[in-house]
Amino acid sequence: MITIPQKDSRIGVHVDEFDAMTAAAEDLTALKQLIYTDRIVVLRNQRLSPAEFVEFGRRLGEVETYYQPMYHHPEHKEIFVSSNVKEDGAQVGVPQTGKFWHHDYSFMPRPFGLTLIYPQVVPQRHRGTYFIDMARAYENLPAGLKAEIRDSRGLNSVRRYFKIRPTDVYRPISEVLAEIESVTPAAAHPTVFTHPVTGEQVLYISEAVTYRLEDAAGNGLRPGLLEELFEACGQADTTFTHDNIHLQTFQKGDMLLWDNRSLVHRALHTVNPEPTVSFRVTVHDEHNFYPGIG
Ligand code: 7UC
Ligand code: FE
Repeated sequence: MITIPQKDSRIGVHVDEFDAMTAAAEDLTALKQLIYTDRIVVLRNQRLSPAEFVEFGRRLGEVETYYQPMYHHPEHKEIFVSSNVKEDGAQVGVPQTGKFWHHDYSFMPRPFGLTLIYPQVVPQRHRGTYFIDMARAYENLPAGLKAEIRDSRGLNSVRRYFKIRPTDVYRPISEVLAEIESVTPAAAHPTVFTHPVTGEQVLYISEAVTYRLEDAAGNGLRPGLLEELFEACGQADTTFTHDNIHLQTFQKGDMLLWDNRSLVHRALHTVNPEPTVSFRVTVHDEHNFYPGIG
């Protein structure tokens, strides 16, 4: 495993000569450590079949299958497919996913620590994913804001970006909304938690799903506070020039692995999208997502 830091970038490392299929247990441990400390690891020159990609995920921990079948790879349900390329005229997976700041699965009661993305069809021009390190964002918050969110929790719901499914056509919208609330009721998570590996304090909010902050007794925190936090950390910046925002690019053969505890991410999509396909496998590592989670 050869580690090459990325130039002019606080987060993200490239790794060469990592064979995902034959890596020894200590290599996998070292790889995970690198994900926690450097946030994003790009494994270069990978050639894995879909089955091998899933197998690699299993070697890193407990693979989580996305709760909605419309995202599943037709042969491997553990793979979440983001694609705008039809296969034999049929849609596979879901197009235009993740076009908003989010963590994966923060609207669920037990999110996972690791996200693996393996791009299959790579756009020529606009390529990459935006990231914000929310541990660094927390560290740089004004003391006043830190004090206001101490011992609070955030409520997180998928309802805002839930995608209408082909099977939802002709269903009353109220019925679809009621189903979202019953299948994925809002998940409460601490607004700030301690990263179980690095020990850092992480601000755990995202523009896509966090809609309310409340104190331990369930009283809402002051109006405008959540918006101020999004502003401070960079998630409200529509120009993507905020100092916290990192654009991670990749090329064919790269596999991206990132820390889904400390990072929020957002897909770079354009108005006239180029053909793009990527496979995703998500993994619970051996640590609780945050201390004390059920
Ligand atoms: O279609 C999408 O962008 C999926 C998103 C609502 N959830 C991804 C996740 O794992 O949280
Ligand atoms: Fe995502």
